[in-house]
Amino acid sequence: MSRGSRVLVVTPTYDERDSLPVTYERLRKAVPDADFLVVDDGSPDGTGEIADGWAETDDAVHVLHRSGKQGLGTAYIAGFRWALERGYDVVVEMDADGSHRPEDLPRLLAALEDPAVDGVVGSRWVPGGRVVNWPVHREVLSRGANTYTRLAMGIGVHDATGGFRAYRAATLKAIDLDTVSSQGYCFQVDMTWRILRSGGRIVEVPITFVEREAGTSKMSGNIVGEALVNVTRWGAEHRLEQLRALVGGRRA
Ligand SMILES: Nc1nc2c(ncn2[C@@H]2O[C@H](COP(=O)(O)OP(=O)(O)O)[C@@H](O)[C@H]2O)c(=O)[nH]1
Ligand SMILES: [Mg+2]
Repeated sequence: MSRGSRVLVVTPTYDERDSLPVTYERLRKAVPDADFLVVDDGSPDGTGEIADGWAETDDAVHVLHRSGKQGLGTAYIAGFRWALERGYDVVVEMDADGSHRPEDLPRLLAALEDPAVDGVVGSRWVPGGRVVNWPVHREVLSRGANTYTRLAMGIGVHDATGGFRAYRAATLKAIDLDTVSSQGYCFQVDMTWRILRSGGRIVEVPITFVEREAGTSKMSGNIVGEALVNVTRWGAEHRLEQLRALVGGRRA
């Protein structure tokens, strides 16, 4: 990311009325030049309308309203399209609940200043990364899922399920966003996989992930199941491709 780059922070929301205002204030302070897009799925608690109120007085704030809860993955895809249509240079993914500290964002953006880097993942599972107040079962699940993902898919990223990220617009343009259908954590793995497969370079920057203090998690068994099935499938497909190349190479 060079000086003068236009940065859009995309935050999907569903029932985050108690968390989003704090995140908004912190973000505007931490990265005053970045714009903020809230992608709200008709939150029954009025989160979308709260963001509309800010947009009236703050030109940096934009709100995309979608009808009903349609999942994190499609919310991000909608946000990415919105950003690309408007010529942003850098697109950030960030949760609304304070788990992704806006104060860590300048370090993610600094890592994108290296022209060889296509995407930056804020990582809990590299040296210097931490989680705060996370229940043990969530930590075990995340560490286990990431170890499994790394081994099954043969990738070097340690926090492929992490959702605090910065991408170059060009990186997103190189991906066929129409074909990304993953919803939960799997969406993050899916994006990682597509970038790496297209020859892109991802770097990890350590972050401190703080468990939400308000509102409730939208994680579900379905989301975990989706990730497990897809990661296993992608990994198996990849291994099969490697095997075919090896066998083909020997025959040639
Ligand atoms: N627009 C939209 N946002 C969602 C949806 N599901 C989760 N989110 C948002 O995605 C972010 C991460 O979700 P969260 O419940 O905190 O997941 P957790 O951190 O894994 O427990 C939060 O900002 C949520 O409000 C959805 O279906 N639609
Ligand atoms: Mg959360």
